[in-house]
Amino acid sequence: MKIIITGVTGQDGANMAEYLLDNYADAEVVGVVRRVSTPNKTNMGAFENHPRFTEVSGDLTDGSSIDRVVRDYQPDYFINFAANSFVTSSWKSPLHVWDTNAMGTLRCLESIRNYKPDCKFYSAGSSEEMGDVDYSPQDLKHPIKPRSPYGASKAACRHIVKVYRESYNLFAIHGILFNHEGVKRGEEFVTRKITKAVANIKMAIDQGKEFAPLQIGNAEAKRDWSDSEDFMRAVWLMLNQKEPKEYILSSNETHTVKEFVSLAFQEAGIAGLWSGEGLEEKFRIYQENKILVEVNQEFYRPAEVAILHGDSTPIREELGWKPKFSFQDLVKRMVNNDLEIAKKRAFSP
Ligand code: F7E
Repeated sequence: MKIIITGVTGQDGANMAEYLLDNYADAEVVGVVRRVSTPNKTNMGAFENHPRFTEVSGDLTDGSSIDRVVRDYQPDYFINFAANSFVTSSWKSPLHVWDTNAMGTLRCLESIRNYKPDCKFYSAGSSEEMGDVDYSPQDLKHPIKPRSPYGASKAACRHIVKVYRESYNLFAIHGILFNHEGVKRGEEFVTRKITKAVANIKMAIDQGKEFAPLQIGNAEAKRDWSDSEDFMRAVWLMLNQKEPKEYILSSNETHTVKEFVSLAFQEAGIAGLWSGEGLEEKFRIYQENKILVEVNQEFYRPAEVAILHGDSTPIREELGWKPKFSFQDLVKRMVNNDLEIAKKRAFSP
């Protein structure tokens, strides 16, 4: 069973590689890594040297490299987790985002169609495709109304995957993933940004040191957050159905960024209180005037998705998927992981 995973240095790619290598003795994972001068392979630590893992060089913006990988390895599965996935940066480099996400997906489909048409293909869809939502919770019937170049690029993937599935009879699916996080999450995303800051502030308080408040953008935004590890099991279930059916993956709960902040500090043993409104909103240590978090215009987006709240009932009922981690578990795992990292750093010589 040969599985190509693009984006294997990222959160989802690494979690998927780990899941497959740990649970399937016949899984041979080929991880596609983009050549950059200083590659960040931190997330690959657990499997980089695994005997059933092979690292190959490839880039979604270079179709010839994807052709080569598919031709040479003849995969049974191709899981495309490579993407420019940070929504904010999609306004700063929209062409690069479009080329990587939308054109990149088309390049993968072309390579599969030409060199291994019986390979099952997974495209990582996003709740950002829903954009300024019409109703909650969102299901697969929800209209596509993206609010960012990133969301539009993922919507394009959804269309082209459907076209290739229907035109060439490929097993190609575009699952819609709501927000999913974890200890491998990049530090630019709000969850990791918060848990890392909480850990650093906790260390500073414990050592009697001063600290700078965490600066965030729209604290009222609502997101449906899950654990990436739970989603990888679901992606694999989706890929192993008889027919190529698409599903939504979500926790079916929605929480504000403010709730994430409060819970993360609480997990680190710091009780806080929100006060003020809009840009004046602040999170202070309870009964003290010490500011932990401030709202800063710099982190607002040109257009925001106010609320995401998914309905993943169909995959739960039809494929028996059930997440292991709750929202509270997710926050706890992320905070504790960042506290460990902060402690190691503080006590290393
Ligand atoms: O923002 C708000 C921000 O950057 C979440 C990606 O995996 O999920 C992710 O996209 C919310 C937004 O994730 C800050 O405005 C407030 O409302 O963590 P995020 P995202 O944009 O939801 C979807 C499903 C994907 O597909 C994407 O690839 O938090 N927010 N203050 C902030 N966000 C950031 N990053 N930083 C802040 O300081």
